[in-house]
Amino acid sequence: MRLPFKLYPHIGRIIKKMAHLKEKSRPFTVIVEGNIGSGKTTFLNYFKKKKDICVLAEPIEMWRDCNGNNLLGLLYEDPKRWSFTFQMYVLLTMMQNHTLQTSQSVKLMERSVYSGRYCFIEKMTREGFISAPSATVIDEYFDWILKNSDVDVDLIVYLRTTPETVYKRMIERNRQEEKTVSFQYIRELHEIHENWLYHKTLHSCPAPVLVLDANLDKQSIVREYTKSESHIYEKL
Ligand code: D5M
Repeated sequence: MRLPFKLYPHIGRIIKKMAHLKEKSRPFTVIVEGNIGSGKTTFLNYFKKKKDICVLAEPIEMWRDCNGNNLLGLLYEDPKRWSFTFQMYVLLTMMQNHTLQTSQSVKLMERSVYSGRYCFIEKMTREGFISAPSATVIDEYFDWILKNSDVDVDLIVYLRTTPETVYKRMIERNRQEEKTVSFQYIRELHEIHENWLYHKTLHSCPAPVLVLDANLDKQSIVREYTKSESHIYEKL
Protein backbone atom coordinates (compact mmCIF):
# COMPACT_ATOMS: atom_id res chain seq x y z
CA MET A 1 0.00 0.00 0.00
CA ARG A 2 1.30 3.46 -0.93
CA LEU A 3 0.89 6.27 1.57
CA PRO A 4 -0.05 9.75 0.36
CA PHE A 5 3.06 11.94 -0.04
CA LYS A 6 1.80 14.47 2.50
CA LEU A 7 2.08 11.82 5.27
CA TYR A 8 5.78 11.26 4.71
CA PRO A 9 7.08 14.13 6.89
CA HIS A 10 4.79 12.96 9.74
CA ILE A 11 6.17 9.45 9.53
CA GLY A 12 9.71 10.83 9.64
CA ARG A 13 8.82 12.76 12.79
CA ILE A 14 7.21 9.70 14.40
CA ILE A 15 10.26 7.58 13.65
CA LYS A 16 12.51 10.28 15.13
CA LYS A 17 10.32 10.47 18.23
CA MET A 18 10.40 6.68 18.67
CA ALA A 19 14.15 6.68 18.31
CA HIS A 20 14.33 9.40 20.96
CA LEU A 21 12.08 7.42 23.31
CA LYS A 22 14.16 4.30 22.75
CA GLU A 23 17.23 6.37 23.56
CA LYS A 24 15.56 7.69 26.73
CA SER A 25 14.69 4.17 27.83
CA ARG A 26 18.37 3.37 28.26
CA PRO A 27 19.61 4.04 31.79
CA PHE A 28 22.40 6.56 32.34
CA THR A 29 25.26 4.16 31.77
CA VAL A 30 28.59 4.43 33.55
CA ILE A 31 31.57 2.16 32.97
CA VAL A 32 34.32 1.87 35.57
CA GLU A 33 37.73 1.34 34.04
CA GLY A 34 41.23 0.91 35.41
CA ASN A 35 44.15 -1.43 35.65
CA ILE A 36 44.04 -4.83 37.38
CA GLY A 37 43.70 -4.16 41.13
CA SER A 38 42.72 -0.48 40.74
CA GLY A 39 39.78 -0.88 43.15
CA LYS A 40 36.90 -1.26 40.74
CA THR A 41 35.14 -3.76 42.99
CA THR A 42 35.45 -1.44 46.01
CA PHE A 43 34.05 1.39 43.88
CA LEU A 44 31.11 -0.78 42.81
CA ASN A 45 30.44 -1.86 46.40
CA TYR A 46 30.17 1.80 47.43
CA PHE A 47 27.42 2.34 44.85
CA LYS A 48 25.60 -0.92 45.63
CA LYS A 49 24.18 0.79 48.74
CA LYS A 50 22.64 3.61 46.67
CA LYS A 51 19.10 3.69 45.38
CA ASP A 52 18.02 3.34 41.75
CA ILE A 53 21.31 2.00 40.47
CA CYS A 54 21.96 -1.30 38.75
CA VAL A 55 25.50 -2.43 39.57
CA LEU A 56 27.04 -5.04 37.27
CA ALA A 57 30.33 -6.60 38.32
CA GLU A 58 32.83 -7.88 35.79
CA PRO A 59 31.65 -11.41 34.85
CA ILE A 60 34.89 -12.96 36.11
CA GLU A 61 33.14 -16.02 37.58
CA MET A 62 31.87 -16.86 34.08
CA TRP A 63 35.43 -16.57 32.77
CA ARG A 64 36.59 -18.92 35.53
CA ASP A 65 33.85 -21.41 34.83
CA CYS A 66 32.68 -21.53 31.22
CA ASN A 67 30.92 -24.88 31.29
CA GLY A 68 33.63 -26.29 33.56
CA ASN A 69 36.54 -24.53 31.81
CA ASN A 70 38.59 -21.96 33.68
CA LEU A 71 39.34 -19.67 30.73
CA LEU A 72 41.08 -17.07 32.93
CA GLY A 73 43.41 -19.76 34.28
CA LEU A 74 44.09 -21.09 30.76
CA LEU A 75 44.78 -17.56 29.53
CA TYR A 76 47.55 -16.96 32.05
CA GLU A 77 48.95 -20.50 31.68
CA ASP A 78 49.29 -20.31 27.91
CA PRO A 79 48.41 -16.86 26.51
CA LYS A 80 49.37 -17.69 22.95
CA ARG A 81 46.96 -20.62 22.87
CA TRP A 82 44.06 -19.04 24.76
CA SER A 83 44.01 -15.24 24.24
CA PHE A 84 41.68 -15.34 21.25
CA THR A 85 39.20 -17.71 22.91
CA PHE A 86 39.29 -15.74 26.14
CA GLN A 87 38.75 -12.37 24.46
CA MET A 88 35.86 -13.59 22.34
CA TYR A 89 34.19 -14.83 25.54
CA VAL A 90 34.93 -11.55 27.34
CA LEU A 91 33.26 -9.62 24.50
CA LEU A 92 30.20 -11.87 24.69
CA THR A 93 29.81 -11.64 28.48
CA MET A 94 30.43 -7.89 28.46
CA MET A 95 27.84 -7.41 25.74
CA GLN A 96 25.38 -9.32 27.93
CA ASN A 97 25.97 -6.72 30.66
CA HIS A 98 25.72 -3.77 28.26
CA THR A 99 22.39 -4.98 26.88
CA LEU A 100 20.86 -6.19 30.16
CA GLN A 101 17.51 -4.46 30.68
CA THR A 102 16.90 -2.61 33.90
CA SER A 103 14.17 -0.30 35.16
CA GLN A 104 16.71 1.57 37.29
CA SER A 105 17.87 5.00 36.17
CA VAL A 106 21.59 4.29 36.38
CA LYS A 107 23.59 1.31 35.18
CA LEU A 108 27.10 1.01 36.59
CA MET A 109 29.32 -1.55 34.88
CA GLU A 110 32.74 -2.85 35.82
CA ARG A 111 34.76 -2.67 32.59
CA SER A 112 33.19 -2.93 29.14
CA VAL A 113 33.57 -4.15 25.58
CA TYR A 114 35.67 -0.99 25.08
CA SER A 115 38.43 -1.86 27.58
CA GLY A 116 38.27 -5.44 26.31
CA ARG A 117 39.14 -4.22 22.82
CA TYR A 118 41.18 -1.07 23.52
CA CYS A 119 43.29 -2.34 26.44
CA PHE A 120 43.47 -6.13 26.69
CA ILE A 121 43.10 -7.13 23.04
CA GLU A 122 45.43 -4.26 22.21
CA LYS A 123 48.01 -5.66 24.62
CA MET A 124 47.67 -9.26 23.46
CA THR A 125 47.93 -8.33 19.80
CA ARG A 126 51.07 -6.26 20.49
CA GLU A 127 52.57 -9.22 22.37
CA GLY A 128 51.83 -11.57 19.47
CA PHE A 129 49.46 -13.61 21.65
CA ILE A 130 46.73 -12.90 19.12
CA SER A 131 47.77 -13.42 15.50
CA ALA A 132 47.01 -10.84 12.78
CA PRO A 133 44.21 -12.95 11.18
CA SER A 134 42.61 -13.56 14.60
CA ALA A 135 42.85 -9.84 15.40
CA THR A 136 40.99 -9.14 12.15
CA VAL A 137 38.21 -11.50 13.18
CA ILE A 138 37.96 -9.80 16.58
CA ASP A 139 37.81 -6.37 14.93
CA GLU A 140 35.05 -7.47 12.56
CA TYR A 141 33.14 -8.79 15.55
CA PHE A 142 33.81 -5.66 17.64
CA ASP A 143 32.74 -3.30 14.82
CA TRP A 144 29.57 -5.33 14.35
CA ILE A 145 28.83 -4.99 18.08
CA LEU A 146 29.29 -1.21 17.96
CA LYS A 147 26.99 -0.85 14.96
CA ASN A 148 24.28 -3.33 15.92
CA SER A 149 24.05 -3.52 19.73
CA ASP A 150 23.25 -0.86 22.27
CA VAL A 151 26.62 -0.60 23.96
CA ASP A 152 26.49 3.20 24.27
CA VAL A 153 27.79 4.71 27.48
CA ASP A 154 27.38 8.15 29.07
CA LEU A 155 30.32 8.38 31.44
CA ILE A 156 33.63 6.62 32.00
CA VAL A 157 35.07 6.63 35.52
CA TYR A 158 38.81 6.04 35.25
CA LEU A 159 40.34 4.75 38.49
CA ARG A 160 43.83 6.04 37.91
CA THR A 161 46.66 4.33 39.75
CA THR A 162 50.39 3.80 39.55
CA PRO A 163 51.55 0.39 38.37
CA GLU A 164 53.46 -0.03 41.65
CA THR A 165 50.30 0.37 43.75
CA VAL A 166 48.21 -2.08 41.76
CA TYR A 167 50.97 -4.65 41.51
CA LYS A 168 51.23 -4.64 45.31
CA ARG A 169 47.46 -5.01 45.64
CA MET A 170 47.38 -7.85 43.14
CA ILE A 171 50.06 -9.74 45.08
CA GLU A 172 48.15 -9.15 48.32
CA ARG A 173 44.81 -10.36 46.98
CA ASN A 174 46.58 -13.54 45.88
CA ARG A 175 44.23 -14.68 43.12
CA GLN A 176 45.36 -18.12 42.00
CA GLU A 177 45.20 -17.41 38.23
CA GLU A 178 47.22 -14.19 38.53
CA LYS A 179 50.33 -15.77 40.07
CA THR A 180 52.21 -15.50 36.75
CA VAL A 181 51.30 -11.84 36.10
CA SER A 182 54.52 -9.80 36.05
CA PHE A 183 55.14 -6.18 37.01
CA GLN A 184 56.04 -5.49 33.40
CA TYR A 185 52.62 -6.74 32.24
CA ILE A 186 50.92 -4.46 34.78
CA ARG A 187 53.09 -1.49 33.72
CA GLU A 188 52.28 -1.96 30.05
CA LEU A 189 48.58 -2.31 30.77
CA HIS A 190 48.87 0.90 32.78
CA GLU A 191 50.42 2.73 29.80
CA ILE A 192 47.62 1.52 27.54
CA HIS A 193 44.93 2.71 29.99
CA GLU A 194 46.74 6.05 30.31
CA ASN A 195 47.00 6.56 26.57
CA TRP A 196 43.38 5.64 26.05
CA LEU A 197 41.69 7.49 28.94
CA TYR A 198 44.12 10.14 30.19
CA HIS A 199 46.26 11.34 27.29
CA LYS A 200 43.58 10.26 24.77
CA THR A 201 46.14 9.33 22.16
CA LEU A 202 45.01 5.73 21.69
CA HIS A 203 41.63 4.78 20.21
CA SER A 204 38.55 6.87 20.93
CA CYS A 205 36.69 7.45 24.17
CA PRO A 206 33.03 6.48 23.89
CA ALA A 207 32.01 9.03 26.59
CA PRO A 208 33.47 11.82 28.76
CA VAL A 209 36.06 10.58 31.25
CA LEU A 210 36.08 11.35 34.97
CA VAL A 211 39.52 10.65 36.42
CA LEU A 212 39.73 9.64 40.10
CA ASP A 213 42.88 9.12 42.16
CA ALA A 214 42.62 5.44 43.06
CA ASN A 215 46.02 5.17 44.74
CA LEU A 216 44.52 6.23 48.05
CA ASP A 217 43.96 3.74 50.85
CA LYS A 218 40.53 2.26 51.57
CA GLN A 219 39.57 4.95 54.12
CA SER A 220 40.43 8.01 52.05
CA ILE A 221 39.24 6.62 48.76
CA VAL A 222 35.57 6.92 49.70
CA ARG A 223 35.98 10.72 49.64
CA GLU A 224 37.35 10.40 46.12
CA TYR A 225 34.43 8.19 45.11
CA THR A 226 31.89 10.79 46.23
CA LYS A 227 33.27 13.11 43.52
CA SER A 228 31.68 10.86 40.94
CA GLU A 229 28.22 11.02 42.54
CA SER A 230 27.36 14.48 41.28
CA HIS A 231 28.51 13.54 37.79
CA ILE A 232 26.19 10.55 37.85
CA TYR A 233 23.12 11.93 39.59
CA GLU A 234 22.98 15.43 38.14
CA LYS A 235 22.43 13.91 34.70
CA LEU A 236 19.23 12.12 35.75
O1 D5M B 1 40.79 -8.45 37.56
C1 D5M B 1 40.18 -9.14 36.52
C2 D5M B 1 41.13 -10.19 35.97
O2 D5M B 1 40.69 -10.51 34.66
C3 D5M B 1 42.53 -9.71 35.81
O3 D5M B 1 43.43 -10.81 35.93
C4 D5M B 1 42.59 -9.19 34.42
C5 D5M B 1 41.64 -10.08 33.73
N1 D5M B 1 40.91 -9.42 32.65
C6 D5M B 1 39.86 -8.65 32.71
N2 D5M B 1 39.42 -8.30 31.51
C7 D5M B 1 40.25 -8.87 30.67
C8 D5M B 1 40.35 -8.88 29.29
N3 D5M B 1 39.47 -8.29 28.47
N4 D5M B 1 41.40 -9.55 28.79
C9 D5M B 1 42.30 -10.18 29.59
N5 D5M B 1 42.24 -10.22 30.91
C10 D5M B 1 41.21 -9.56 31.42
P1 D5M B 1 40.38 -6.96 38.03
O4 D5M B 1 41.35 -6.57 39.04
O5 D5M B 1 39.02 -7.11 38.54
O6 D5M B 1 40.47 -6.12 36.85
